[in-house]
Amino acid sequence: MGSEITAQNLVRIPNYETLVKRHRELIEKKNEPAAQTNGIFTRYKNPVITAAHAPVEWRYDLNAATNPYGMERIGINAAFNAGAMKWGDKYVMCVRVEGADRKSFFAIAESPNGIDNFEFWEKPCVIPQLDNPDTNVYDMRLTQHEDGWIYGVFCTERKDPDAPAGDTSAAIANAGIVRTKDLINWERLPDLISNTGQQRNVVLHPEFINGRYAMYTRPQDGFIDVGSGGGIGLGYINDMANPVVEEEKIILKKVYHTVYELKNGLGPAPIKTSKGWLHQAHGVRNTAAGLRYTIYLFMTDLKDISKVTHQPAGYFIAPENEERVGDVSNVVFGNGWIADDDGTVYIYYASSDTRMHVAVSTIDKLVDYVINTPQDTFTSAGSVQTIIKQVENNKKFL
Ligand code: M1P
Repeated sequence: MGSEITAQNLVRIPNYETLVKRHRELIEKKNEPAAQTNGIFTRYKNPVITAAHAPVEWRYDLNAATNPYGMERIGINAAFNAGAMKWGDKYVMCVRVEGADRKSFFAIAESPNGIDNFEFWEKPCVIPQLDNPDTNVYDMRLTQHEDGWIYGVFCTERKDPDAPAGDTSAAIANAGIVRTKDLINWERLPDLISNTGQQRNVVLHPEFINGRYAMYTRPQDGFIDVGSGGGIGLGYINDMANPVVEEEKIILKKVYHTVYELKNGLGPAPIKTSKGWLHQAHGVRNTAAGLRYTIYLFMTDLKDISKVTHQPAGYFIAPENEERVGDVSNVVFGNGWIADDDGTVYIYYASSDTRMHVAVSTIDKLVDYVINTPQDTFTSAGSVQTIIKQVENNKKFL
């Protein structure tokens, strides 16, 4: 019988081979481009990471003596909001894995080609704890900094100590910071120290700016509502071992009646191009059916990273088809992308707080998109004029 391990006289759960076979079939499933839509990027058909990608050994006690029914002992609920980077010749994501117990943790998944065959490393990441332990951690942004470290900046969430008795939901969000050289051993640095009540979507810029670390922030008044603190901020840190951001300047505000009306937040660390720093962010608007999260792009000046030079109107990626449905529906969220040496850009995005997808483009296409897509006029009449201008320009080609 396949499930017997005679050498040690141990017996494996009877369904082990079936579980492993199904798991391998999922991981090794070839991914293919979906039909081309807008010429800017190509979505791939299958999600690249899902809860079902979690290794069998994470979820099952394989010992038939202690798990006679071969039951799943540790449920995994979702795998989403992943940071990403190239690691040697591999494409890796630092995935937010969420257990059935609602706790998120980080785990590295690796692919040989960036579009399929993503497989988790043997064990999840062990994030060292501070004196005030994290209750929940999520949404790590990876930055390969020119100081030689790989930094992971993530959201650390703890119960609000000032919450009224009986309020078991109030929480405080801040940016936790780790660094590593091997994606296995993580050194914990102090949490971000800023003048703002709470922080989420904090991202480290990959280069020194005037000898200092530059940190993109998203100050917020409350845990969910950004309130008056809305917008993508930028501040500077002298020493990552004492990460104090004294002043935050909002470089991209939330704006009435846009896709980032309610709040926004930076996605992954920006990509340096010859025309400027290419940024990805998420924007949130309210609807009768709840919040809608989309992804948009913008560009900042190479010399002055606080200066937004280009921002196409509207969203870059919005949830469609199956992407619309999940634990938090109508959401796409991106905090990882990889610019490969040949100019290909792998855009990893999560849908509905449930699973990860990839869309593929190139630096040239994304730069063209950001620079040459009409900017927002912020009014319906302006949108009409933008279309009329294009129609008029097109006449000579008809
Ligand atoms: O549920 C959607 C997203 O909500 C939060 O993002 P933000 O702070 O910008 O609203 C985060 O919890 C994020 O993880 C989540 O995907």
